[in-house]
Amino acid sequence: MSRPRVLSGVQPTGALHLGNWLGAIRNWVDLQETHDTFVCVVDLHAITVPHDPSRLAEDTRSTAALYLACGIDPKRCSVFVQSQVAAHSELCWLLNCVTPLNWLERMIQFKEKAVKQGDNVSVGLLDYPVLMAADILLYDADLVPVGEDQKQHLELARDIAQQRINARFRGKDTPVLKVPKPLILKEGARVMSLTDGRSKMSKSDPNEGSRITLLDPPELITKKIKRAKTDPERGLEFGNPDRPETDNLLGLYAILSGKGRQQAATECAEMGWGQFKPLLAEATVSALEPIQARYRELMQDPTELDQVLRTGREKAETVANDTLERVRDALGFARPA
Ligand code: AQP
Repeated sequence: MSRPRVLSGVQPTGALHLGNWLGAIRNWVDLQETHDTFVCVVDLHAITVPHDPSRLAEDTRSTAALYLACGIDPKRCSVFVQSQVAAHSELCWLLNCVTPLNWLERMIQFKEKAVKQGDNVSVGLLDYPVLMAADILLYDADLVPVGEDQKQHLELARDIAQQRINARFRGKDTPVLKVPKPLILKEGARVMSLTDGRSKMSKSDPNEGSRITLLDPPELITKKIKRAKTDPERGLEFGNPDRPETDNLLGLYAILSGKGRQQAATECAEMGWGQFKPLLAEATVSALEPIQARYRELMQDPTELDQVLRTGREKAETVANDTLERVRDALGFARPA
């Protein structure tokens, strides 16, 4: 029996951080063992907010290199760049024409990001979830790993596939599109900002001290952890709603030290911050060291990354073009002569 297919991606909107690794990429590395995995760098999504054209290509390659450095194995997983598979943009247009505007206007992420953009909100930002639906549906994905923040977008992709395509149009092999299911991720994957335990660690936070990027050198990691927000209490614990920073830092220590939550909680139950922070810094530096070493190797010699992205694109194109043709046929387009 064929393995269930999974599709996921990260935007090249800046340096990847611990949240992107622990909340997303680490799970893909596990999934590639048991699933047919496609992972892409979603550069078309990255331009839905103002972006710097002089950085886009470099950030795209750097993101792909980090996937590999974190353990994505191109022999088992197709790695590609979204904008290099033209079917993403084309299916997005076809889906746009059947998606009601008010479905998009009620998306929480749109409302949150739109506030930050003021008068400058692009149509692309509103359309972000339809492009995401195209990404998923093109690959006949069975499962999509989603965190809390992306659940609503996956629901939209399911509604578009089911109600707006499959219910209205007949394919040769009905239904036209596969309706994907969410893959709920394991606990402890949400990493919070170092400067505010109630907001998530994010690439676009203007305060660089709020996140540890996967490429931060050891001294910078130590400095950021030293400055991380804490509280006046002694002893670390999980699950106290009045101590979100403690919960986050202890959670990071549990994962990065490899000790797990129970052992970490016991070890740090009586600890002061002066003792804990160097421990967390050391665990973080050690966990990132092999990733950074592999990343440097990949960036020094571009041949390997080029080859991985070429092979990934070819495999992605084969699957995506097939789905696109099914949708074009179902919608009644003339076939090229
Ligand atoms: N703090 C986080 N904790 C756990 N998972 C996270 N992810 C992001 N931040 C955290 C997961 O990373 C994947 C890809 O994210 P993305 O780049 O597509 O967009 P995002 O979720 O909006 O990530 P950022 O860092 O906050 O980027 P910006 O600032 O550019 O919007 C997703 O699977 C996400 O859950």
